[in-house]
Order: sequence, then C-alpha cells, then structure tokens
Amino acid sequence: MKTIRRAGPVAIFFSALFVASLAQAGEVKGKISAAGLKSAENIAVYIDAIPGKKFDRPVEHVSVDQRNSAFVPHAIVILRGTTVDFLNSDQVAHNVYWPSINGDKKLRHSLTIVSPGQKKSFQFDDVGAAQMLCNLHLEMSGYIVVVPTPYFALTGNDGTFTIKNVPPGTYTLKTWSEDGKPTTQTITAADATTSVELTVKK
Ligand SMILES: [Cu+2]
Repeated sequence: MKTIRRAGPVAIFFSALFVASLAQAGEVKGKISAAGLKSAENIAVYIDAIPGKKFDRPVEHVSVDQRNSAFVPHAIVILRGTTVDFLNSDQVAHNVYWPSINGDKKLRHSLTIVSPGQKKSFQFDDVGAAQMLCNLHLEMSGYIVVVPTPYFALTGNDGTFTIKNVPPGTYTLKTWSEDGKPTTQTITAADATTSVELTVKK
C-alpha cells in the first residue's frame, strides 16, 4: 500500500515535467531558395548561439563512409566536439584529408590511408567547414560542417529543412553551402513551428 500511495505524487510530478518540456519545444521549419547555385540541397542551416548555453561534446559518433570512390553522405553537419568515424566500404584504399577548417590551413589534417574495411576517427573541436578530399582519387570531395549548437539541419533536395527542439527565443540563423555565400538571418522561435524563408546566393 505504501508504494501505491507514493506513486501518485511522483507520477504527477513527472507528467508535469513532460508537459512543460512539450510546451517549450518548438521547431524551425524553412525553405532555402538557391540563387545561381547548382542546387538547394546539402545546405547547412544552424542557430549560431543560444545565449548562456554551452553544449557538451556528443557521446555518439557520426559516420562518413567511402563508397564507389565517393564520400557518403556528401555533406554532414555536426556539433562541435563530435567524433566522426571514417569508414571505407570500397575494395581500394583512400587517403583522406582536409586542407583547412573554416579556411584556416593550420587546422589541416590527414587521416592518411584508410584501408578497405578500416575505420579511422577524428574529433572536430573547431567550428567551420572542412572539405574532405582524397589524394588518390581527385574526384572525391565531401564536406563536414562543424557548428556551435545542436540546433542544425541540412536541406533536402527541395531546399527544405527542419530544426527540432529549439527553445523559444531570438537567435541568429546561419547557412553554409558548398558554392554559395553564407547568409545570416534573425529569427524568433516560438514554442510551436516557426517558418523561415532564406535565399542563398552564389
Ligand atoms: Cu580515394
């Protein structure tokens, strides 16, 4: 009987927490128009900062495979501090490197040879875009975009994106794209869906 009497207030407490977290979670949904770019796909969209908030390094790793001499996926967005596992599903070795991060050549790094079936990992602690290349297959190219908050998305082939679980507030939304200029827009996220339209120019 004791445990049953205790269950009441505890259950009410947790359901109240659950309702509170539901009320706070909003999402930012948007569409990017690409002016003069090859496509509106694979554009990174992210909230630059949440005032007063720092984000722990994620425990979960993210993978980039190499398949048919291509990086799969072609582009990823990760929170600063994320470890990326580089895989190789091909029958041949790849020599993966990035010549800079955010244009800073001091942050260049080479994984050297990634043999078939091998995995090599790297933790990205610097914010910015890194272009993955392979100096054995010059056509290979992909991107890792390291951002400062976990509030990010990558556009689909129609240019749409959704950033989930955004706390209400006014923030700077930024974009990164392979062949377009970075864009910046101020948004105010509510506790429901916030719609955004952006144009990324060449
Ligand atoms: Cu290669």
